[in-house]
Amino acid sequence: MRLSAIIGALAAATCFTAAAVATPVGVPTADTLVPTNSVTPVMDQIVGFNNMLLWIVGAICVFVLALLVWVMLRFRAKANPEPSKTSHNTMLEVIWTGIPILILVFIAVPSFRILYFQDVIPEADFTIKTTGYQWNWSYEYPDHGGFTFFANMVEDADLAAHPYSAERNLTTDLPMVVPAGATVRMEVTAADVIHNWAMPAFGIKMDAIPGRLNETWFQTDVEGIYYGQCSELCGVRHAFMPIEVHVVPQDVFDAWIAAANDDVYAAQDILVAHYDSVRALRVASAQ
Ligand SMILES: [Cu+2]
Repeated sequence: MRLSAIIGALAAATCFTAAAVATPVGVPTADTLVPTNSVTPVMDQIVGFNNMLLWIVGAICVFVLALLVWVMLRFRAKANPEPSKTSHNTMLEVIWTGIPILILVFIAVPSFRILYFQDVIPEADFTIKTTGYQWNWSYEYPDHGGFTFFANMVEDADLAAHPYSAERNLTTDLPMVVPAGATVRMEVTAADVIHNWAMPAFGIKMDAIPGRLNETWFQTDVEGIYYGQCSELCGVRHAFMPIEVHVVPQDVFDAWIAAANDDVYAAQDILVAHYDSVRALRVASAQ
């Protein structure tokens, strides 16, 4: 089996079990070749592109190393007491200019394809608008009653008491919630300085700029809790304005929306109940 296939299978297996128990799947992990678990078509393409580049870069490194070794042995002073006076070889120069150009064109084609795939928003089911502040994110649901709330990082002292998530410097008091399967259009902006709404598992890293409305999109079928961070140096608490997104079943999302329109803090109970039931299911299936 090819290495990338093994890595892909491992990643898929991790994704599946993680989603099945509704534990975080979007947490950075150590010792992997791929950047993160991928759960959207965009990130799938980015990971595939990354893997393809690894093979190309690897082949170039091996080729250059082999050339160096060959030159060191073939043209060493001991074997060549009379140095060659050779200079310029038109064919060779055309080749070592032409082949790198062809390699770059070969890389550029899928690269631009991914850029446009990210850039062109497909028919979206609904829109969420996020605004970056020093130092938290606000989320607005204009297609679901227009309620808005702020997501603040949960401090270390309060982590243990948080009902479903305890990822240091990543857990927020209120999460952004979306239903599995929906195509979501994200509007991204900022109110004070430049921030960046980054969600690695979704393949999103979008600048949040005051006075400008950027947009991006994602679509995922994999339920779970995903984490990201502000990725633009925005001030002293830049590292402490994380992003937490919950992908839940449609009925849980509908219940959360109904509750959040009244009181977004009370809507947390919907999520807690959902994760309790998932945990109970897991325990029952383990017995
Ligand atoms: Cu920021």
